Amino acid sequence: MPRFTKSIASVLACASLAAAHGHVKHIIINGVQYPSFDPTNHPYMQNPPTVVGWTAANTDNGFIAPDEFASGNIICHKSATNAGGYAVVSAGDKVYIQWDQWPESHHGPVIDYLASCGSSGCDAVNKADLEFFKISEVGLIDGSQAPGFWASDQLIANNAGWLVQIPSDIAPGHYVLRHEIIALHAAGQPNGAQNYPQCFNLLVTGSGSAVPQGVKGTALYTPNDKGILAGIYNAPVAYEIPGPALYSNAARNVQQSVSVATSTASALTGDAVPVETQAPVTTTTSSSSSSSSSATSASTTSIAPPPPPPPPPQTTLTTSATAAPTTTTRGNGNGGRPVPTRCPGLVGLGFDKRRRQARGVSKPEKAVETVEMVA
Ligand SMILES: [Cu+2]
Repeated sequence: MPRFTKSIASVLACASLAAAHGHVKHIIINGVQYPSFDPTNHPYMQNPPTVVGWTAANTDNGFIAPDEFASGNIICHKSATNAGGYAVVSAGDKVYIQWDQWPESHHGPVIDYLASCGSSGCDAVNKADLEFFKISEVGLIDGSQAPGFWASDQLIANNAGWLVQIPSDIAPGHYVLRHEIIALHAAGQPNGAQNYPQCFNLLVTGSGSAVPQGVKGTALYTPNDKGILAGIYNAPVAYEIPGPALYSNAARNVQQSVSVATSTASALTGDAVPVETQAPVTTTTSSSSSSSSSATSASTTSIAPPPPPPPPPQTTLTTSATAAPTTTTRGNGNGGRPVPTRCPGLVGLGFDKRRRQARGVSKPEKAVETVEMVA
C-alpha cells in the first residue's frame, strides 16, 4: 500500500491505541492499598513518590516482545529499576493487583512469580540475579469458541484486578512479585506475543521455611515456547502456559474477587517495622487452606527474624481513611504533561516488519494492522 496511506492508517490506529493498554495502579493487601509506579505520571515528576512498584520506561503502556526474552527488559518491564519501597504481606495471604484497564482483544494468560531478594532487601538487588518461582498461572479457561475465554478476560471481569495468593510455606523475607499478562492476539506469528510484566517489592512474614528453586528472568521463556508462539483464532483453542513449572505448594484455584481498599499506606522503606494499622495484631501461622481476603481488616504483621532495629525517622506506614478506589481510567488528559505519542503495538510490529524485510521474509502487514486496530 502507498506509504502515505499506511501512515494515515497508523495514525488512526495509534489514536485508538493510545489509551488501550495498561499498567498496574496499586496493590491491595487485606484492605490496605499501596500505590504503584505510574508510568503516565511519575516519569514527569521531579520527586516521584517512593512506591512498591518497580520503575520502568513503559510510558506508552507498551510491552516486551519475544525477541527481548533474553534481555533484562523481560524481568520487570522496559529498563526497569528497583522499587524503593515495599508492602508487607503474611505468607498465605492474598495480594490484589489493580490494573488501570485491560483491552478485551488482548487475550492471554496471567502469571505470577516470586523471587527472593536475599538479605539485602529488594530496593538494591540486581534484577539479573533474581530467580523467579511461579506461584500462580491461569491461561485458557474455555477454548470451545475462538478466541476463547482467558485469564485476561477474567481479570477484566474482576474490575481489571487479579488476586494472587502468597504460598503459605515460604520463608519470610523480601521478595519481588513479578506479575504478568501475556497478550496473544498476534501470537500466531513469530515475535507476535506481548508480555506485560509488572514488579512489586514485598516483605513476606510468617513462619515458613521453604526456599523454592527459581530461574532467572531471562530464562523464563523462549520465543518459540508453545505458550508464546500460539494462535488463538481456531476453535477449539488449546493452550499450554509457558514458563517453569508451578511451585508445588502454590495455592491453586484461587477464587478471583475484587478487593476494596479501606485504607491507604505509603510504601515501607529500609528496615521498617510495619506498624499496626487497624486490626489487632494476630500472628498468622501458615495454613494450607486459603486464607480469607477480608477487605476490612488491615494487614497484620509479625516480623520474622532478624530482629528489626527501631524504625528510622523517614520510615512511614501511614494510613488514612479513603473512599473505595475510583475506577476512573487515565486517558490522554495528562494535565499538561507530555502525552505518550508512541503507539506500542504499531511501533513493535513496525520494527518487527522491518526485521522481517531484512530477512527477506514477506509478511501480510494488513492482517497485523487489522489486529492492532481492533486492539
Ligand atoms: Cu495492543
